[in-house]
Amino acid sequence: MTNLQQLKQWIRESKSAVFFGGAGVSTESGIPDFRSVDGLYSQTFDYPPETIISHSFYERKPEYFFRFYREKMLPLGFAPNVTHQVLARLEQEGHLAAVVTQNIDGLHQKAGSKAVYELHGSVLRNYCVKCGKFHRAEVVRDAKSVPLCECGGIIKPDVVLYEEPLDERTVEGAVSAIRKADLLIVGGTSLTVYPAAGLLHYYRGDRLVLINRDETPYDSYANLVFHEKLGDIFSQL
Ligand code: CNA
Repeated sequence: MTNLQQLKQWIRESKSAVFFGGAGVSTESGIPDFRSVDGLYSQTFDYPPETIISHSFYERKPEYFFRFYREKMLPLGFAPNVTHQVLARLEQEGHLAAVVTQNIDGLHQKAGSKAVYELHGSVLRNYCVKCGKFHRAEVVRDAKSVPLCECGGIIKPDVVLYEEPLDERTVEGAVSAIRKADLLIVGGTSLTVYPAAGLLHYYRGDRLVLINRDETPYDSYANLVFHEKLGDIFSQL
């Protein structure tokens, strides 16, 4: 049996699979990831990207933070690709229990997935830090400098910055789904950003599948490994 046939069989047999993904899920929609050769971390900025998208930098230099955020991190106007679409279909068919994602682009929901745990938040949710009012992402995109609410407070994207904790309820939901999973498919993530990557340790089964173009530190733990593009695999599922 080929690896692909094995994966298809495991999906057919599964009733509570979980997909755990990262930026590589959306590169085929046209959104660059962080750590590929053509990713954000290969470009040169005045400060390292990890510094710019940290909470202390956001506090210290909000103008610079928002300029970078608008230009490099606000993926508006992109469409889901075949991987998002097939994952939504597998949920509908009763095979997939949840998607756990490190992405902030909202494309899984746009494709129709319902159970989505967004570990790092979403650019589609933005709140005034003073009065709590919700603002659409376009307000942040169209602001000339730091986006401000009518009340004068800063509008902060609901995106988890470095130095900020993950949302507890989201982590609990993700951990619970992974614990109960009879199949865990991990894809499009370098598995180097913690605590997100550590959630894999909650999986107890023996059907761990890794689909990633580059090698990851978890390759040797997986029961099946594909070093291929997600779209090439998911278009066959
Ligand atoms: P990463 O560290 O950039 O790793 C991405 C991985 O995906 C790499 O190992 C690539 O080899 C792999 N990859 C890229 N394209 C494909 C493809 N088509 N098929 C298979 N594999 C592919 O990204 P992580 O998600 O691991 O890092 C976590 C960060 C990145 C999170 O905090 C995200 O919020 C953040 N991020 C999100 C987005 C988004 O929302 N679309 C975009 C860029 C970065």
